[in-house]
Amino acid sequence: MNSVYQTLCDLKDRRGGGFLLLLDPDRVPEDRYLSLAEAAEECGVDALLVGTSFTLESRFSSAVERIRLKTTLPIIIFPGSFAQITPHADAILFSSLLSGRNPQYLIEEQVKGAPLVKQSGLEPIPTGYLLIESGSLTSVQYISGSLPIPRTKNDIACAHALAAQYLGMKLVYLEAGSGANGSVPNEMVAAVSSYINIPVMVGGGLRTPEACAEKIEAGASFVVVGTRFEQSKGFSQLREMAAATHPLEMIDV
Ligand code: 1GP
Repeated sequence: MNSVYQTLCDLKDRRGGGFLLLLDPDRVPEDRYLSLAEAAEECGVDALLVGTSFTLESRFSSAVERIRLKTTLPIIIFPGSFAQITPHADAILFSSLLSGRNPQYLIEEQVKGAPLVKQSGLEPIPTGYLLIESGSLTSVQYISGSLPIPRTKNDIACAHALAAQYLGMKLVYLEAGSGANGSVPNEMVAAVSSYINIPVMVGGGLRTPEACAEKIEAGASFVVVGTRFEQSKGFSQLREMAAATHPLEMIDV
């Protein structure tokens, strides 16, 4: 069986880009995240990310277990801390916050989490996680106590991304932060994507199909959207955003 990582890469090749829906059990009522999980595959979502940067959910594991019952899509943990490791998912973005200089998120959480990942049988996807300035203070900046990379400094973003690649990571995540005012600039996505040869994932502040399409056009392999779907009823926007992320399948829309 293909790994989750390989499945995502194959999907990207086939559809032109991958669309990941982020479910945050801390912030979203249970009926909403479960109905999103149930509708996701039919709407064109390629995989689910589940996690949060600020854990209030004491029963994260059972939330993931309930999501599992609603979908056969890959479920990937997007952890805010080692406490969000559960065997009910398929994989985990085993991330290091490389743009920061806080040892807790560079290596300490990873040391605590690694044995739990092994025990749980989760597939670790080594990910270089880079925070990009978004115009306002985001939860992930505040919680991690780390400075984001300035949004006009493509050279700094590229150097961090290349370091991730040379450290053997399989993915670079350019993160503006959940609910960010401004998403990662297209110019930065283009600069980083052309500078490294591992896939780039972009998230934070993406609210329209056009915004998703622009990131893919700039060279991103995957986009992540969460906040946009936390409140809204219905799924038509979800379908449209997933479709815009799949340029090789536009003909089917
Ligand atoms: C957050 O990148 C993700 O970590 C998604 O961001 O909630 O703004 O879509 P949004």
